[in-house]
Amino acid sequence: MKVQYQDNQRMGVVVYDFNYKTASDGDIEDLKQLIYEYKIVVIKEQDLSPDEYCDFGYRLGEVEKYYQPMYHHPEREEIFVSSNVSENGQQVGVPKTGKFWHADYAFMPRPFAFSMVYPQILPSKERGTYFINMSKVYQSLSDDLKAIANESSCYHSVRRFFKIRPEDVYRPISEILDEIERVTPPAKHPTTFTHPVTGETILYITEGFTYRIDDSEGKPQDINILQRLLTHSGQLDKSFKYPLIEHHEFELGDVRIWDNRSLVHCAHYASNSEPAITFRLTLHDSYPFYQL
Ligand code: 7UC
Ligand code: FE
Repeated sequence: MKVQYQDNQRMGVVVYDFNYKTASDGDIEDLKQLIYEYKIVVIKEQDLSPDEYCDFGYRLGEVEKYYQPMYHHPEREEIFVSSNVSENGQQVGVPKTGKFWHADYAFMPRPFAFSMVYPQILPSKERGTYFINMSKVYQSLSDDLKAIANESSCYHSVRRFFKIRPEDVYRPISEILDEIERVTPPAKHPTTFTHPVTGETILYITEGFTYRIDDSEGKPQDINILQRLLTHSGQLDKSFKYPLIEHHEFELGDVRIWDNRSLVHCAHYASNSEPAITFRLTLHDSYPFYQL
């Protein structure tokens, strides 16, 4: 494999001449280290069937399927399908997923180490994702905000972005809300944690999922503290001009893998509703998600 480093201040490296079938265990280890260090790795010129894509995922880590079958690829349930294309009225996957700042599975007890996306159909423009490196955000905080973050925990819930399923039509909304709380009760995570590989401190909050901050005794804190931290992170900037926000574009053939501990992301969709389909895989590595 050939690694192209960026000469600007942006995150990520680009990898050419990579084939998961012929890659040695050492190559796979190198690839993972690149993800931890540079946060985003784009592997170019990939041409993979759903089975091959999954096999690639299994070489990198423990692939976990999404908890809701509505998102599953018909042949491989591990693949989460984001799609606005319905063929003969048959919708596969879910349209416009992840269009809000979040980290994948932050609302679950064990979020993913890596997220991997492989676009299948791309719109002609506005094709990409916004990312923020939350360890950079932590570094930029004032000492008093750092202290507050270090001594607190946050609650995360999917409730605001749970997608109504076709079978939910005509159900009372209260029943659906109760189901969300039962199936995905809020997850509590430390507001900051140490990355198990790089040792960086990460501010682990997202606009989409985080809704409560508690002090070290478990007493709810003023919600303005959470708002201040989110403002500092750039996640409340609707213009996406905040300095730590990076827009990363996709090309067909790219497999993009990112460090889902360090980054929050927000999907970007074309306003003209051109067809778009992306296959996602989510993986655990051999480390605990965070060390306390
Ligand atoms: O439909 C979606 O935007 C999916 C979202 C609620 N969860 C993505 C994840 O993996 O956390
Ligand atoms: Fe996502």
